[in-house]
Amino acid sequence: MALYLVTGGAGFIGSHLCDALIARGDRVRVLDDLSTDHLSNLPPGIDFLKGDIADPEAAAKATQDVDGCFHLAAIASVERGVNDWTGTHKANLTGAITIFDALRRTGAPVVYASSAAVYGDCQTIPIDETADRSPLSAYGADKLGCELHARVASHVHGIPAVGLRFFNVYGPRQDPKSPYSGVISISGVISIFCQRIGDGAPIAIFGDGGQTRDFVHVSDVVKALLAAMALKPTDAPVFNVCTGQATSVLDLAHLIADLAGKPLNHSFQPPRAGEIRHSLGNPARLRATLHAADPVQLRTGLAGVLAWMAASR
Ligand code: NAD
Ligand code: UD2
Repeated sequence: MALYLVTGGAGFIGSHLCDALIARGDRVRVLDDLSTDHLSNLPPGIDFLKGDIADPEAAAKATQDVDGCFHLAAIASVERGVNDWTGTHKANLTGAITIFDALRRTGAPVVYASSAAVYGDCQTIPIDETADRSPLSAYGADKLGCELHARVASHVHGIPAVGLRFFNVYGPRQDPKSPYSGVISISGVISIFCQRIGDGAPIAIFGDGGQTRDFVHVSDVVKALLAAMALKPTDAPVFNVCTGQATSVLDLAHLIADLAGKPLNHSFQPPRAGEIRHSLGNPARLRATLHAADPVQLRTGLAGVLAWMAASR
């Protein structure tokens, strides 16, 4: 039975990964500061450590005796990086380096979360992993920093490292709370739209709604994470985790309204700062090496999110 550390394990993606690791019989330790307040996401049987990934003592304790580390903890928000540049940097880059540094004592491999945000507003779509990386946000810049430091971890310190550039991940448990709800809340557009449209409430579309995203279901992300851990490479590779399907924000809103059987009540608001126009990944490298199966179709995945929200109301 292997022991895996999942940083950010109480979060949206991390909790689904913990479920999958427990289900296949592995032991799981989670390091999370609970800044997004989701301890209830965790399945029973986890060794839970409350702490900050940027704290070397917490990182040393959490990495002790592990066979591998999934590093997912971060302040996963482009907007938060705009408003709290240095605070998000501490979690998103200093935190990652602190975890990599702690892993030097163990030699255990790391699979870490990068993001499509490293590409910035890429002119060639679909984007493959060799495209220019020109982040437009502090969040994307810190994720690019993680990739550079993962190369150092691999080449200088011999830590096998794989980076996964998640595109827009969605699924059950993604928090639809507003940023004004008290705790830090990281919401993706799908969770916000599903909740508000399901409640019959109006939605805001930032910009003209013609911006496109590659929405990938969390179950496909978990498959990629598990496969990446098995690689143990020496050259710190990175992979897009995406579907290769583009959906505009406006089409997404209509699709959700249609699936929910509700009228669409929307207004157009000014575009967000640091907004990317088109984000579409090329999944060829992912399919060739990590996860060949067809991804969950957006319609099917959205129906699952709506059903989960209805059950949690
Ligand atoms: P999430 O906010 O649900 O989970 C992140 C977890 O990290 C939370 O439980 C939070 O409490 C914890 N955390 C934050 N700062 C911490 C710190 N300093 N110390 C310890 N724990 C801390 O986010 P998610 O959507 O599950 O994202 C997981 C990872 O995937 C992140 O690295 C994120 O940047 C990346 N990512 C997510 C998406 C997406 O669409 N959700 C896309 C690209 C990349
Ligand atoms: C970025 C990253 C993604 C991930 C995520 C973490 C890119 C392309 N993607 O996602 O990989 O790291 O950050 O948070 O960099 N929108 C509305 N109305 C709303 C909410 C959102 O119109 O109420 C729009 C928003 O302007 C954007 C799209 O929906 O165009 C998706 O927004 P998001 O916050 O879900 O994610 P995004 O693309 O910033």
